[in-house]
Amino acid sequence: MQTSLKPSGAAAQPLSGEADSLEAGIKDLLAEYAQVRNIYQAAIQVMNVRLETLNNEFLARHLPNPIHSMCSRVKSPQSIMRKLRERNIPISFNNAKKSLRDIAGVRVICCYVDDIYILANLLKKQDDVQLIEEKDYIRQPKANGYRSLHLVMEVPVYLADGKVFIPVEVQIRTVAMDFWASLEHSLHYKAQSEIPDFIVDELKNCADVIASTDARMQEIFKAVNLLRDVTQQD
Ligand code: 0O2
Repeated sequence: MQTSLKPSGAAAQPLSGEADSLEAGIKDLLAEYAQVRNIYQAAIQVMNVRLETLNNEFLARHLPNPIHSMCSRVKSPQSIMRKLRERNIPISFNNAKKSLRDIAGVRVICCYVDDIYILANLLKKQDDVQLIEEKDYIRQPKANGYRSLHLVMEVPVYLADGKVFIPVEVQIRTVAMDFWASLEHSLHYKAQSEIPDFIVDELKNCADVIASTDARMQEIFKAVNLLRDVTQQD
């Protein structure tokens, strides 16, 4: 006799009314996320243009440009739900908009540490952009060695109903800090369980080596600029 793992009979199937309302619920949620994504994607575009304009201005003035590369993302629905659940906030896109400041995220990778603060200060000076949160994990690194400057800035977005201010989390760090953060993140993901203390310590040591290399590269950059200026004067 063949056995089946599938539940048999009508009792296991949702009633057609239930199935319809489930489908309608999912459709509503998808439509709501499409709206959220549209607004936050628009905010990312505003921030990207601001950053690219600043970077291009350095290029136009024949100065070393502060931005090495940039990437951005709108937080996925799964990630939004996970964060709300972790904070015991009832899951809805309305609650997400009210309580999460990183639905829109832009990561800016700079060559040198000084570039991070030059860019951050230029952004902060823009009078239609409002800084609502700043976490300086470079001057005060996290205990695990994570380094990055995080700014949450509200940018204006024009919708059919008028102007709204949307928060964008801007993470600014050097190529070296980003190398560490990317690998540390993927190691946690790969481990799928608590990482033992000796590995945590080793990662922290690597972060410290990277920070001191960043500081040395900054000094080399300054020395090369000085040499160039002296040569140009001769
Ligand atoms: P994802 O998928 O990167 O977006 P908040 O974002 O303010 O609601 P939190 O955690 O207090 O919550 O903010 P914080 O400290 O500013 O960190 C936010 C983001 O920074 C994280 O996003 C990571 O991208 C990054 N980050 C923070 N700490 C670490 C770290 O120790 N290692 C690495 N690799 N990245 C870090 P999410 O929400 O965790 O995820």
